[in-house]
Amino acid sequence: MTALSTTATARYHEFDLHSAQEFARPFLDGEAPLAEEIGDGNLNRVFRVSGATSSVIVKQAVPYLKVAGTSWPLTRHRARIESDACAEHSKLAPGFLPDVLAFDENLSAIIFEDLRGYSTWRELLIASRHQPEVAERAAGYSAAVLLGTSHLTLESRARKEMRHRFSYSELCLVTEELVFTAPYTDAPSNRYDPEIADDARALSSDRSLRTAVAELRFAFQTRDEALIHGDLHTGSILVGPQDAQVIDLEFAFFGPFGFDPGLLLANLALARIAHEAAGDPTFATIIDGYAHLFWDTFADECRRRWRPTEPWYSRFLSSLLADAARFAGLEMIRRIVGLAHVADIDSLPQPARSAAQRSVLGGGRALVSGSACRNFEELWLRATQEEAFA
Ligand code: SR1
Ligand code: MG
Repeated sequence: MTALSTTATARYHEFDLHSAQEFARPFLDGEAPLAEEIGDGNLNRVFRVSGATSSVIVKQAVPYLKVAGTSWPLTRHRARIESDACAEHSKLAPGFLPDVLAFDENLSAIIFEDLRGYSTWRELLIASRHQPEVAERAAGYSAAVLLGTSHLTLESRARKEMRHRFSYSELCLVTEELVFTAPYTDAPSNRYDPEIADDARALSSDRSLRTAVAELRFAFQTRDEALIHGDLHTGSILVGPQDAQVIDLEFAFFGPFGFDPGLLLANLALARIAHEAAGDPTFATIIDGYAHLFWDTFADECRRRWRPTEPWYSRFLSSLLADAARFAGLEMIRRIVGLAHVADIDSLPQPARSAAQRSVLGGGRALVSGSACRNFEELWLRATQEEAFA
């Protein structure tokens, strides 16, 4: 990776097409690169800049939460976190993340290799398009980075140094607010359909649910077990003809083991419920298979990386599963009543949409405030509310 030189002219400015082109020019051939803005993300501006024979992606952090507008200011520190986390995770899971070609601290901008022709896993799931080995790739990545940045495999001095470098993430505060707080209060950022208003409001009056959520928020804030991705949903996985790649590491921080697998499983459950509600049980069953493959591969990979000097693997996995189930429940709930929804559900026509939303809320609540899940079948059955899939 090249650290672009920062000159007086490279003071921060929000890119337009022209400045994105100029920024990427050293990485492209030909006279006049062409830029197009391709990002529809919640946080950053993303451009594809094409030269004569190749193209790159330019991702720039803006000083506010893009989806909320300038009324929600943010630092641009997340670009540094994303660049550093990509470097660390690429060492542990080589070939699972796009190459970072350059990072400019002043401009809060990263140049990535362009995965042209790839689609997000979420897009493929919505379109009922099966692509083999995505679940296994996601699981392999997750297990590699969780164990690889934990005290379970990383030597103490190196881990402390890494921990120090990732000492503060402002996006953790965004997650604390959007995932762990807003859905359970009458927060102005919440968004939900009028048809499910009673179900949404019921969340804040359920004392035992709120108690469980508060405990999980504390776990998220305090358990620095591994350098996690922090936002591992199906939109953070790009799928191509030959492989799948993990993107969007700006939420990375030292957090609990169960958070990443929980988020991924929650998003598969959202996709599964959407297909069931839309009357497509065949693809719903295919998603059941992905979820099982994800968990089985994840458990196998953790086992393979486990050190024989640590005689407590079964306890580790049981506790990770129980945590993942609860974090999954939170993710499901917030995708229905919080600020950031998912297209799997929002693209459904009525009445399937409300039916799916209620089912997701039911699954989420069962995961968050039910007893600890003891095995994967229990987790998936609760998440998807599918008695038949026991
Ligand atoms: C305001 S940011 C909303 C969501 O988008 C990101 O992908 C995270 O999931 C975040 O919670
Ligand atoms: Mg994202």
